[in-house]
Amino acid sequence: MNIPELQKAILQLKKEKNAYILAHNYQLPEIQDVADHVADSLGMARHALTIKEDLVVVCGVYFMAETVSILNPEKRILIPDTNAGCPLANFAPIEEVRRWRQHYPDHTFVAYVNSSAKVKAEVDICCTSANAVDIVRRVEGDKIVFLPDKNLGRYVQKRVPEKEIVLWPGFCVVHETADIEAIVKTKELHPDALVVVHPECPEEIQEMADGICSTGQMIQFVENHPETKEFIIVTEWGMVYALQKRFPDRVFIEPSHRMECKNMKRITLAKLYDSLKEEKFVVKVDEQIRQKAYKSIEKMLA
Ligand code: CIZ
Ligand code: SF4
Repeated sequence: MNIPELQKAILQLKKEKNAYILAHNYQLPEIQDVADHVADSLGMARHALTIKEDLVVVCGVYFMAETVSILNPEKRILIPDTNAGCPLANFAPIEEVRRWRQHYPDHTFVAYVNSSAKVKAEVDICCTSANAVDIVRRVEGDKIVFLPDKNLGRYVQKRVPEKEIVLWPGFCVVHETADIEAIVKTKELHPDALVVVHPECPEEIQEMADGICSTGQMIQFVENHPETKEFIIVTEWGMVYALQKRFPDRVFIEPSHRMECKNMKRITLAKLYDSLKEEKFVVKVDEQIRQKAYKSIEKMLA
Protein backbone atom coordinates (compact mmCIF):
# COMPACT_ATOMS: atom_id res chain seq x y z
CA MET A 1 0.00 0.00 0.00
CA ASN A 2 1.19 3.54 -0.66
CA ILE A 3 1.00 6.36 1.90
CA PRO A 4 -2.62 7.53 1.25
CA GLU A 5 -3.86 3.91 1.13
CA LEU A 6 -2.13 3.07 4.39
CA GLN A 7 -3.50 6.23 6.01
CA LYS A 8 -7.02 5.34 4.89
CA ALA A 9 -6.64 1.78 6.21
CA ILE A 10 -5.30 3.07 9.54
CA LEU A 11 -8.18 5.50 9.99
CA GLN A 12 -10.64 2.72 9.15
CA LEU A 13 -9.07 0.30 11.66
CA LYS A 14 -8.92 3.03 14.27
CA LYS A 15 -12.67 3.55 13.89
CA GLU A 16 -13.49 -0.16 13.94
CA LYS A 17 -11.43 -0.76 17.07
CA ASN A 18 -12.35 2.51 18.76
CA ALA A 19 -8.65 3.23 19.17
CA TYR A 20 -6.77 6.48 19.78
CA ILE A 21 -3.47 7.56 18.21
CA LEU A 22 -1.25 9.81 20.32
CA ALA A 23 1.89 11.12 18.61
CA HIS A 24 4.96 13.18 19.46
CA ASN A 25 5.96 16.26 17.48
CA TYR A 26 9.01 14.40 16.07
CA GLN A 27 6.94 11.77 14.28
CA LEU A 28 6.94 11.48 10.49
CA PRO A 29 4.52 13.92 8.78
CA GLU A 30 2.33 11.06 7.52
CA ILE A 31 2.01 9.74 11.09
CA GLN A 32 1.18 13.19 12.48
CA ASP A 33 -1.56 13.44 9.86
CA VAL A 34 -3.43 10.35 11.11
CA ALA A 35 -2.90 11.03 14.82
CA ASP A 36 -5.76 12.18 17.06
CA HIS A 37 -3.37 14.36 19.03
CA VAL A 38 0.21 15.53 18.43
CA ALA A 39 2.18 17.11 21.31
CA ASP A 40 5.40 17.33 23.29
CA SER A 41 6.01 14.81 26.05
CA LEU A 42 4.31 16.94 28.75
CA GLY A 43 1.33 17.46 26.44
CA MET A 44 1.19 13.75 25.70
CA ALA A 45 1.21 12.86 29.42
CA ARG A 46 -1.46 15.49 30.20
CA HIS A 47 -3.57 14.45 27.25
CA ALA A 48 -3.26 10.76 28.13
CA LEU A 49 -5.40 11.42 31.21
CA THR A 50 -8.35 12.57 29.10
CA ILE A 51 -8.47 9.74 26.55
CA LYS A 52 -11.76 7.80 26.61
CA GLU A 53 -10.77 5.00 24.23
CA ASP A 54 -9.49 1.71 25.73
CA LEU A 55 -6.91 1.09 23.03
CA VAL A 56 -4.18 3.72 22.61
CA VAL A 57 -1.32 3.57 20.13
CA VAL A 58 1.61 5.76 21.14
CA CYS A 59 3.70 6.96 18.23
CA GLY A 60 6.89 8.09 19.89
CA VAL A 61 9.77 6.49 21.76
CA TYR A 62 9.39 3.78 24.38
CA PHE A 63 9.45 5.92 27.54
CA MET A 64 6.51 7.92 26.13
CA ALA A 65 4.41 4.76 25.79
CA GLU A 66 5.48 3.74 29.30
CA THR A 67 4.38 7.11 30.67
CA VAL A 68 0.96 6.78 29.02
CA SER A 69 0.69 3.24 30.43
CA ILE A 70 1.68 4.42 33.94
CA LEU A 71 -1.09 7.02 33.81
CA ASN A 72 -3.65 4.64 32.31
CA PRO A 73 -3.08 1.17 33.79
CA GLU A 74 -6.55 -0.02 32.79
CA LYS A 75 -6.04 0.78 29.09
CA ARG A 76 -4.28 -1.28 26.46
CA ILE A 77 -1.25 0.76 25.36
CA LEU A 78 0.57 -0.13 22.15
CA ILE A 79 3.80 0.99 20.53
CA PRO A 80 4.34 0.07 16.85
CA ASP A 81 8.07 -0.69 17.33
CA THR A 82 9.56 -1.68 20.70
CA ASN A 83 13.05 -0.80 19.41
CA ALA A 84 12.14 2.88 19.30
CA GLY A 85 14.20 3.70 22.38
CA CYS A 86 15.66 7.00 23.53
CA PRO A 87 19.48 7.06 23.74
CA LEU A 88 19.23 9.94 26.21
CA ALA A 89 17.10 7.80 28.57
CA ASN A 90 19.68 5.01 28.19
CA PHE A 91 22.33 7.29 29.71
CA ALA A 92 20.70 6.65 33.10
CA PRO A 93 20.43 2.91 33.76
CA ILE A 94 18.65 2.08 37.01
CA GLU A 95 21.71 0.54 38.70
CA GLU A 96 23.68 3.74 38.15
CA VAL A 97 20.82 5.90 39.48
CA ARG A 98 20.72 3.74 42.64
CA ARG A 99 24.48 4.17 43.06
CA TRP A 100 24.14 7.96 42.78
CA ARG A 101 21.29 7.88 45.30
CA GLN A 102 23.66 6.28 47.82
CA HIS A 103 26.39 8.74 46.97
CA TYR A 104 24.08 11.79 47.28
CA PRO A 105 21.70 10.75 50.10
CA ASP A 106 20.63 14.33 50.90
CA HIS A 107 19.96 15.46 47.32
CA THR A 108 16.56 15.66 45.67
CA PHE A 109 16.60 13.62 42.47
CA VAL A 110 14.79 15.23 39.54
CA ALA A 111 14.43 13.13 36.39
CA TYR A 112 13.58 14.48 32.99
CA VAL A 113 10.71 12.38 31.54
CA ASN A 114 13.21 11.04 29.02
CA SER A 115 13.98 8.21 31.44
CA SER A 116 12.77 4.65 32.02
CA ALA A 117 9.79 3.77 34.24
CA LYS A 118 12.22 2.15 36.71
CA VAL A 119 14.20 5.36 36.99
CA LYS A 120 11.00 7.39 37.40
CA ALA A 121 10.10 5.03 40.26
CA GLU A 122 13.48 5.63 41.92
CA VAL A 123 13.60 9.46 41.82
CA ASP A 124 11.70 12.09 43.80
CA ILE A 125 9.99 13.90 40.95
CA CYS A 126 9.85 14.05 37.15
CA CYS A 127 9.88 17.07 34.86
CA THR A 128 9.78 17.79 31.15
CA SER A 129 11.72 20.44 29.29
CA ALA A 130 8.55 22.55 29.43
CA ASN A 131 8.42 22.67 33.25
CA ALA A 132 11.95 21.76 34.45
CA VAL A 133 12.71 25.28 35.74
CA ASP A 134 9.44 25.52 37.69
CA ILE A 135 9.84 22.05 39.17
CA VAL A 136 13.44 22.58 40.33
CA ARG A 137 12.54 25.98 41.79
CA ARG A 138 9.62 24.47 43.70
CA VAL A 139 11.11 21.25 45.10
CA GLU A 140 12.09 21.20 48.75
CA GLY A 141 15.83 21.13 49.34
CA ASP A 142 18.63 23.20 47.84
CA LYS A 143 20.69 20.32 46.54
CA ILE A 144 19.49 18.62 43.40
CA VAL A 145 20.70 15.83 41.16
CA PHE A 146 19.30 16.44 37.69
CA LEU A 147 19.24 13.55 35.24
CA PRO A 148 19.86 12.44 32.57
CA ASP A 149 20.33 15.54 30.35
CA LYS A 150 23.26 17.81 31.22
CA ASN A 151 22.28 20.51 28.71
CA LEU A 152 18.76 20.85 30.09
CA GLY A 153 20.25 20.64 33.61
CA ARG A 154 22.65 23.50 32.88
CA TYR A 155 19.80 25.53 31.36
CA VAL A 156 17.86 25.04 34.62
CA GLN A 157 20.89 25.86 36.80
CA LYS A 158 21.27 29.26 35.10
CA ARG A 159 17.65 30.12 35.85
CA VAL A 160 17.60 28.73 39.38
CA PRO A 161 20.99 29.92 40.73
CA GLU A 162 19.86 29.61 44.35
CA LYS A 163 19.97 25.81 44.09
CA GLU A 164 23.02 23.64 43.66
CA ILE A 165 22.51 21.20 40.81
CA VAL A 166 24.68 18.16 40.16
CA LEU A 167 24.49 17.35 36.45
CA TRP A 168 24.22 13.80 35.18
CA PRO A 169 26.57 13.36 32.21
CA GLY A 170 23.90 12.44 29.63
CA PHE A 171 22.84 14.18 26.43
CA CYS A 172 20.55 13.72 23.44
CA VAL A 173 22.52 12.41 20.48
CA VAL A 174 20.30 14.39 18.11
CA HIS A 175 20.40 17.80 19.78
CA GLU A 176 24.07 17.45 20.72
CA THR A 177 24.87 17.56 16.98
CA ALA A 178 23.17 20.94 16.45
CA ASP A 179 25.66 22.72 14.24
CA ILE A 180 26.57 26.37 14.98
CA GLU A 181 27.91 27.01 11.49
CA ALA A 182 24.77 25.64 9.87
CA ILE A 183 22.62 27.88 12.07
CA VAL A 184 24.76 30.96 11.35
CA LYS A 185 24.64 30.21 7.61
CA THR A 186 20.86 29.76 7.72
CA LYS A 187 20.50 33.01 9.66
CA GLU A 188 22.57 34.86 7.03
CA LEU A 189 20.10 33.71 4.40
CA HIS A 190 17.13 34.70 6.60
CA PRO A 191 18.33 37.71 8.63
CA ASP A 192 14.84 38.55 9.96
CA ALA A 193 14.15 35.05 11.22
CA LEU A 194 14.07 34.32 14.94
CA VAL A 195 16.21 31.37 16.09
CA VAL A 196 14.31 28.97 18.33
CA VAL A 197 16.25 26.12 19.95
CA HIS A 198 15.47 23.18 22.20
CA PRO A 199 17.06 23.14 25.69
CA GLU A 200 18.62 19.74 24.92
CA CYS A 201 21.01 21.63 22.60
CA PRO A 202 24.50 22.45 23.92
CA GLU A 203 25.09 25.72 25.80
CA GLU A 204 26.74 27.58 22.89
CA ILE A 205 23.68 26.91 20.72
CA GLN A 206 21.33 28.05 23.48
CA GLU A 207 23.36 31.27 23.79
CA MET A 208 22.71 32.26 20.18
CA ALA A 209 18.94 31.68 20.43
CA ASP A 210 16.07 34.16 20.47
CA GLY A 211 13.98 31.56 22.27
CA ILE A 212 14.75 28.32 24.16
CA CYS A 213 11.67 26.13 24.11
CA SER A 214 10.38 22.60 24.47
CA THR A 215 8.54 21.63 21.31
CA GLY A 216 5.20 22.55 22.91
CA GLN A 217 6.57 25.94 23.96
CA MET A 218 7.69 26.58 20.37
CA ILE A 219 4.00 26.83 19.47
CA GLN A 220 3.49 29.46 22.17
CA PHE A 221 6.64 31.27 21.05
CA VAL A 222 5.26 31.61 17.52
CA GLU A 223 1.89 32.76 18.88
CA ASN A 224 3.69 35.36 21.00
CA HIS A 225 5.50 36.78 17.94
CA PRO A 226 2.64 37.62 15.56
CA GLU A 227 4.80 40.16 13.72
CA THR A 228 7.53 37.63 12.84
CA LYS A 229 7.22 35.76 9.56
CA GLU A 230 10.24 33.42 9.66
CA PHE A 231 11.61 31.12 12.33
CA ILE A 232 14.72 28.92 12.28
CA ILE A 233 13.80 25.80 14.24
CA VAL A 234 16.73 24.05 15.92
CA THR A 235 15.30 20.69 16.93
CA GLU A 236 14.27 17.40 15.33
CA TRP A 237 12.75 18.14 11.92
CA GLY A 238 9.33 16.62 12.67
CA MET A 239 8.66 19.80 14.64
CA VAL A 240 9.16 21.92 11.54
CA TYR A 241 6.30 20.01 9.91
CA ALA A 242 4.13 20.30 13.05
CA LEU A 243 4.66 24.08 13.16
CA GLN A 244 4.13 24.59 9.43
CA LYS A 245 0.84 22.71 9.60
CA ARG A 246 -0.34 24.78 12.54
CA PHE A 247 0.81 28.15 11.17
CA PRO A 248 0.47 28.01 7.36
CA ASP A 249 1.04 31.77 6.99
CA ARG A 250 4.51 31.66 8.60
CA VAL A 251 7.75 30.11 7.38
CA PHE A 252 9.67 27.52 9.44
CA ILE A 253 13.21 26.81 8.39
CA GLU A 254 15.51 23.94 9.31
CA PRO A 255 19.20 24.73 9.74
CA SER A 256 21.11 23.49 6.67
CA HIS A 257 22.30 20.54 8.80
CA ARG A 258 19.18 18.40 9.36
CA MET A 259 18.55 16.98 12.83
CA GLU A 260 16.81 13.62 12.78
CA CYS A 261 15.98 11.21 15.61
CA LYS A 262 16.36 7.76 14.07
CA ASN A 263 14.39 6.23 16.92
CA MET A 264 11.38 8.50 16.47
CA LYS A 265 11.49 7.73 12.77
CA ARG A 266 11.36 3.97 13.40
CA ILE A 267 7.60 4.41 13.69
CA THR A 268 6.32 4.11 10.13
CA LEU A 269 2.79 3.98 8.73
CA ALA A 270 3.21 0.27 7.89
CA LYS A 271 4.21 -0.50 11.48
CA LEU A 272 1.36 1.64 12.83
CA TYR A 273 -1.06 -0.29 10.62
CA ASP A 274 0.28 -3.67 11.87
CA SER A 275 0.19 -2.41 15.43
CA LEU A 276 -3.50 -1.53 15.21
CA LYS A 277 -4.42 -4.63 13.25
CA GLU A 278 -2.66 -7.14 15.50
CA GLU A 279 -2.84 -5.07 18.69
CA LYS A 280 0.90 -5.18 19.23
CA PHE A 281 3.22 -4.36 20.94
CA VAL A 282 1.62 -4.03 24.36
CA VAL A 283 3.47 -1.76 26.80
CA LYS A 284 2.79 -2.67 30.41
CA VAL A 285 4.75 -1.53 33.44
CA ASP A 286 5.16 -3.83 36.44
CA GLU A 287 2.53 -2.73 39.00
CA GLN A 288 4.96 -2.02 41.87
CA ILE A 289 7.17 0.12 39.63
CA ARG A 290 4.12 1.75 38.11
CA GLN A 291 2.78 2.92 41.47
CA LYS A 292 6.09 4.53 42.42
CA ALA A 293 6.65 6.04 38.98
CA TYR A 294 3.06 7.33 39.07
CA LYS A 295 3.89 9.38 42.17
CA SER A 296 6.85 11.07 40.43
CA ILE A 297 4.74 11.85 37.36
CA GLU A 298 1.70 12.92 39.40
CA LYS A 299 3.83 15.52 41.24
CA MET A 300 5.08 16.77 37.88
CA LEU A 301 1.54 17.17 36.53
CA ALA A 302 0.23 18.81 39.75
O1 CIZ B 1 12.54 13.70 23.18
C1 CIZ B 1 12.61 14.93 23.12
O2 CIZ B 1 13.61 15.47 22.70
C2 CIZ B 1 11.46 15.71 23.59
C3 CIZ B 1 10.60 15.05 24.55
C4 CIZ B 1 11.24 16.94 23.14
C5 CIZ B 1 10.12 17.84 23.41
O3 CIZ B 1 10.34 19.02 23.77
O4 CIZ B 1 8.96 17.44 23.27
FE1 SF4 C 1 15.66 10.81 22.79
FE2 SF4 C 1 16.85 12.88 21.57
FE3 SF4 C 1 15.32 11.24 20.15
FE4 SF4 C 1 14.24 12.91 21.92
S1 SF4 C 1 15.31 13.47 20.06
S2 SF4 C 1 13.73 10.77 21.65
S3 SF4 C 1 15.82 12.92 23.53
S4 SF4 C 1 17.23 10.71 21.21
